[in-house]
Amino acid sequence: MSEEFAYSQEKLDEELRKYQETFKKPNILICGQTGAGKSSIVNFIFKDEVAKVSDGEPCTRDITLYKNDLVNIYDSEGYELGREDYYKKMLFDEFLCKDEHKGIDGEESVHLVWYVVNGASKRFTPYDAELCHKIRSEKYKLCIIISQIDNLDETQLDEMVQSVKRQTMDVVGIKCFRTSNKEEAINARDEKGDKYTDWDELIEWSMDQMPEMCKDRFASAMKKGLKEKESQAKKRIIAATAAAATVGASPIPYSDAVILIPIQTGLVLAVLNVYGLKFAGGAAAVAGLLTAIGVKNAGKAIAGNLIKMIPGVGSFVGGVINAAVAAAFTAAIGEATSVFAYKQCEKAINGESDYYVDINDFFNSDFMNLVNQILSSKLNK
Ligand SMILES: Nc1nc2c(ncn2[C@@H]2O[C@H](COP(=O)(O)OP(=O)(O)O)[C@@H](O)[C@H]2O)c(=O)[nH]1
Ligand SMILES: [Mg+2]
Repeated sequence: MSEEFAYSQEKLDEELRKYQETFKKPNILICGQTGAGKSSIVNFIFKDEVAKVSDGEPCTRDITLYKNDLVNIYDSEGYELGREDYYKKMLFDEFLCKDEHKGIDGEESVHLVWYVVNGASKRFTPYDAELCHKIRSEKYKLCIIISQIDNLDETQLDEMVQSVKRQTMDVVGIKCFRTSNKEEAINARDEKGDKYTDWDELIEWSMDQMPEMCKDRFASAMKKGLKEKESQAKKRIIAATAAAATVGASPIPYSDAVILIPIQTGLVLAVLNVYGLKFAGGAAAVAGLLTAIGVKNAGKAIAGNLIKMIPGVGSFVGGVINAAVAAAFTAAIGEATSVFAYKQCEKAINGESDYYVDINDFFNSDFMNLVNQILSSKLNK
């Protein structure tokens, strides 16, 4: 990096600190009897194997914490018949009623409870309903998941759903979703053409319940949820665009566009992370590449061609970056990153690739072309 294009390390650190605030770890409690399919649900939704899938053997005792670097799962094995009181005491007195699990911003705050009932049991008991009432009355976000619905015929499934609804209709804000990890059940449709399984709905609802500061990491942790990842990326783009506009409020010469690098680096990191993409080199590598390609290429483009394309630009004179250009340039980098990350993530979901990107390849000429294309369309609006 030449002196001329040196970004401020201090500003970059500040951006990364701000970014960390949006990247808190989500904590989910998943309740359900051994064999209900809890681990299978967790492993269906999340990328890295978080919970071990038992093979009919119990592998959890009371509450077990499974964690990776993106999400914490508290796994509670549910009640055994005859030991309902023990379970209730354990779940509430020893866990949910404790201060460290309440609220939203503690390390151990429980952000969401998934209450799993095995569809194969064909029963949602009054005791299940009582526990659900109590979980909600302790102010936790809660949904009921009817799992393994491939074990039910249509009538049985309908009865099960109705039974859950009937017993929980007075519980405010509770939802019920149906799941199965069997391909046939996931792809099956009823005569109206609706799916039987609610995986997408479960993911969407869960994302909505998460506090804002946990949404990025929740999106990142998910195997699926491309839509959720994309919409989180959009939020980061909007925030960075606003920050860049503030920087550009006192116009700067294009050669000083490097002043935007910390913001743009924070943005690129956030977007790659939201899609769950890993890369080597960290912030310094991204900042270095953005400096090289961003300032030199886009800076020139802004100073040269683009200016000519903007008609009647009182706001943009002689290669100066003002608020509008700083914002558009930053948004273009964020949007291009999101487009490329989306494609990579889609390939990874389909097993055609993995979640790793070589950022030297990532910021290639196609990327810069897309940035310039987005940039000129924004500035020519
Ligand atoms: N048919 C069917 N079996 C499932 C489904 N989900 C899990 N299983 C099986 O049920 C058993 C228990 O699943 P697991 O996820 O370990 O349950 P956990 O004890 O609640 O964590 C395992 O043998 C799974 O393969 C499903 O959707 N359909
Ligand atoms: Mg398990």
